[in-house]
Amino acid sequence: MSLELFGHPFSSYTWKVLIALYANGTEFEYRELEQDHPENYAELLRHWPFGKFPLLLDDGEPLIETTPIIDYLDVHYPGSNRWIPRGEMEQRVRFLDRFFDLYVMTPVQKVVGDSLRPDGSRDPYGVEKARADLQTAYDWVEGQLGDPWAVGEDFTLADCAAAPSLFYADWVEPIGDTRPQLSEYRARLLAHPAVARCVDEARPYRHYFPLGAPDRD
Ligand SMILES: N[C@@H](CCC(=O)N[C@@H](CS)C(=O)NCC(=O)O)C(=O)O
Repeated sequence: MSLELFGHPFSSYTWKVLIALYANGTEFEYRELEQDHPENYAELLRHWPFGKFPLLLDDGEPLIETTPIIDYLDVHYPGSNRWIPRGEMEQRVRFLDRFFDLYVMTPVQKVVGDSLRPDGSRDPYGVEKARADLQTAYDWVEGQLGDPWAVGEDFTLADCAAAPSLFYADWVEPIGDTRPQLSEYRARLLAHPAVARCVDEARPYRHYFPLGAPDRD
């Protein structure tokens, strides 16, 4: 079996899968979606015409969407971290994975995406709502988090989703000092070796961040 990952080092959802691959030491070929490799994007589009990434190929068979990709890795490429614990924790892990994708990363993408739109086609109402949703998400998740990881001792799918979403969310709408548990959880995530590797590999691309990357992290 051989794995190929189509993604980009600055892409939050690429990180989500990279964290799972790096943390378990799973070997794969990285097919970076950069201008000097147009064939990678062309191949991504052949498998998934929406052009969304990452996408994983296993012996040429496409796996699409980060949560099913990590589900697949858990079953077919198991390692020391189990991404989806079975039993009563499974529902909590899956719920928090959905929370970080839908209630944190989605509003982040709205704010960032809007800043890339041409003048005259921006959506200030939608951006204001997305920022308000982030504040609600921060308030809600404070007090919901385990220690050290989202559900407690085990580093799971929920943490793979949380790391990139909280990394970029704090750039877009600072978490501030009124949610100490969330801030400390974000700091623990960034110190995890697999996450730190993603952060470092993305450093050369920080100038891509359209709102201006802060001078930290
Ligand atoms: N729900 C998707 C989200 C993937 C996603 O939004 N990826 C971004 C990169 S971080 C992307 O493809 N952006 C380019 C585009 O939307 O055309 C998943 O979990 O895989």
